[in-house]
Amino acid sequence: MRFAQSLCPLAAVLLSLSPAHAARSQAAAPAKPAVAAAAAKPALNANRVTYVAVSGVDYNFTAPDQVPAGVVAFNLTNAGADLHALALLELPANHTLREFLDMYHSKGIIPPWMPTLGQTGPIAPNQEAFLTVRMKPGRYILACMIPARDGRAHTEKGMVKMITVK
Ligand SMILES: [Cu+2]
Repeated sequence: MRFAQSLCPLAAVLLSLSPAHAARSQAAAPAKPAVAAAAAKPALNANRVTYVAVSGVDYNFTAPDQVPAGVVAFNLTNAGADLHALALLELPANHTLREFLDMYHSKGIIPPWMPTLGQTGPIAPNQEAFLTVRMKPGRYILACMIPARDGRAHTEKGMVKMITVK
């Protein structure tokens, strides 16, 4: 039984190597790009990865204000002298950035109404990290949750940025 099953992939390989199959593939090839362009556009967008460069310095983020919905790869580079990290938090429509900052700075916690999409580890100066997530339209916060040497969070020093996903 096992042997019979393992023959099937072999048969497929042999079939694909046959001259008849090669001729069919070649004949069909010219029509392929046009069909792909017409039919695959929504699927292509859904699976396209958008690269977003994020630069972290002491104590600020440089990043685009707007990012397209879909799979987004944030590439954090640490251009500062302190350790930095990138946390990605969703900001629900009925809440504000101020509310997040007030709760985080007074209680040291992320508000329970604020989902965390992901976070990089702390990275050293001149190093980089990637955070890849699927994002739906809405407002999001880039935040560095690392405490500085004086005990204050990097967010408190300005290392926080709101972005819009459309
Ligand atoms: Cu930081």
